[in-house]
Amino acid sequence: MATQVFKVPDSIRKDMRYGFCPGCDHGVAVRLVAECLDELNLKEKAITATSIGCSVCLYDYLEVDAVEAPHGRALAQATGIKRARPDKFVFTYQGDGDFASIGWGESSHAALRGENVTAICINNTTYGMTGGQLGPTTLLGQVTTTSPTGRNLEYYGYPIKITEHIAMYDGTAFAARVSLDTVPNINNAKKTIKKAFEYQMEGLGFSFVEILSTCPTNWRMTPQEAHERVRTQMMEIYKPGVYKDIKTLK
Ligand SMILES: Cc1ncc(C[n+]2csc(CCOP(=O)(O)OP(=O)(O)O)c2C)c(N)n1
Ligand code: SF4
Repeated sequence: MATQVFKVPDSIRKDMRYGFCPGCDHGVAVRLVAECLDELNLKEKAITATSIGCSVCLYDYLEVDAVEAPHGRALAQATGIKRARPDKFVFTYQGDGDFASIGWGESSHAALRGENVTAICINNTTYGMTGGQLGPTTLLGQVTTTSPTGRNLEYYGYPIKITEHIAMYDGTAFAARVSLDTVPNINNAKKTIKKAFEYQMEGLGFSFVEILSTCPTNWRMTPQEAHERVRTQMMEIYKPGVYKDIKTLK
């Protein structure tokens, strides 16, 4: 008898089709989140606060309760939801512009307060949905629609290393950066998301995963070129790894 080794996760809606561009890592990230929800049996108790940007589609793709937060406000909403319903599993799924630019106040203070929620941040070094403008994580020299000659240090300053910042805060229980450029890295990303979810389930405080991601459309690259860019340019500056783990702190 044949054994099923691969299936659409239960937490993914079967009546929707992904609208992400070909080669976009958002699709992989959503699948990993869904697999973790399935494996931890969280589908029925999860509530997600989705952001504005390409990540907003999450509420269409997952079979879980969802609230759409205004741009940057996902962690303010997640805070309210979790405080009102501590029995629920609450997570956000946000772009880097949403999380670290307009939403930086909400994001950093949720971590500082040690809110017992999980935040997933998709870092594609640009504002994807609105046409590829310069964002807080845009690399030095990177050409975007609003920096046609490349990100200039004198004018724009340095890009933000989100995970390093979040890891500094006392309220943060877990902070890690992962990449989706290879199969082993995808497997590691899933383990990391699962760990972040488990920390919330154990009531340990704020848990955070930054996912290095592609935006082939706005980078004007093929999916293969986009993953090569993740490897050779993004991972050089945004080094993957666990930056804080409250369980192993000395
Ligand atoms: C208050 C407000 N300001 C600006 C916008 C326009 N806006 C919509 S999506 C977006 C960029 C999102 O970029 P990012 O968070 O990096 O996510 P991505 O689309 O790359 O996944 C912006 C600026 C908005 N919807 N609301
Ligand atoms: S615009 Fe970029 S981030 Fe948005 S779906 Fe397309 S490739 Fe993905």
